[in-house]
Amino acid sequence: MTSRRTFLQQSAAVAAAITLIPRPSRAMSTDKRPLIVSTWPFGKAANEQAMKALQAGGSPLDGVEAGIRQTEDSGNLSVGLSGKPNAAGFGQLDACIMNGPGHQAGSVAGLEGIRHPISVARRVMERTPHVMLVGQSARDFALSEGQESIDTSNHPALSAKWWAQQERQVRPTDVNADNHDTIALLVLGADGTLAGGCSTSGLAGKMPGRVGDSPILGSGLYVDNQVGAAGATGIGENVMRYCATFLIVEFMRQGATPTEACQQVIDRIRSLDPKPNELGICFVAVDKQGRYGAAGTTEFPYAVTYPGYSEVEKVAAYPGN
Ligand code: SD4
Repeated sequence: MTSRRTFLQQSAAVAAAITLIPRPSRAMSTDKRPLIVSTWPFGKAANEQAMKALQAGGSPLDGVEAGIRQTEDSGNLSVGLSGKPNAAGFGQLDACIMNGPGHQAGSVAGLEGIRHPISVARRVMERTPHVMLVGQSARDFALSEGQESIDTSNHPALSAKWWAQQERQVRPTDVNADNHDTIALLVLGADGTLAGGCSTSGLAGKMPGRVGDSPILGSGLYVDNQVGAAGATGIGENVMRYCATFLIVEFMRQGATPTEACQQVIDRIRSLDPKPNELGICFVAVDKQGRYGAAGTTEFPYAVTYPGYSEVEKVAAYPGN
């Protein structure tokens, strides 16, 4: 039988242990819910569209889809059908979506001629037993779901002629506003649930059939409803070889802030990569407590929206040089 003395000793030990368990305090929370964070300055319009969807009663997932659809329709030169073509002169689109509750995900890659890849990714998640569909089969599925098909053969930016007319052949390894601008958009809902999405036409001038990081879970996007979410933009090859957004979320799980986690992943990649000064990668992250952050190997503007605030913020190239 447990003596009174042993019981008291055990109770004291339990009480001491409880006070040592780190708990998210109110002070750590920034109370910025719902919070929407996305890549690049054009993310601001996407964030605001996402906020409208939330204010209309939509879920974080609805916010993600609405926001990214806005970018896919915006004439952006690296998202949706207005994106610059691959080396053969036509567009192949990649997208994925993740919903924190239930850890659900859907993804499409190499999708041609469909207006809203993010919505196709959502339908893969919600209406098939699978996570990822590619190429013509992804297109067939999109059409069977009533997704809008657009003939882009006359689009000025989607022709071999346009490509040939470029003064300078854009090299897929260049990182600048001319050749890529993926949207990764993260939502922390007022109820504390998370969702995220990513959509891109990929690197301009990529090989036909090339798939980047954007539709790959854990690379272009990762959401863990217990911890946080992260999204990537930049040279996909340098993101997907490191499962970068998965790692960002894991660093947040270990206690890093979103900014620290993004920086730690850049540190990790730089320490492993044979070309640590040519990475061209940028990340955004949010955590469950409503904190957000970013880091990029180049200066990186990103968009942040929460009630009463919608701005483009910027981080300097990390690490500074
Ligand atoms: C890709 N990560 O296909 C995408 C391109 C991108 O900013 O993010 N551009 O590699």
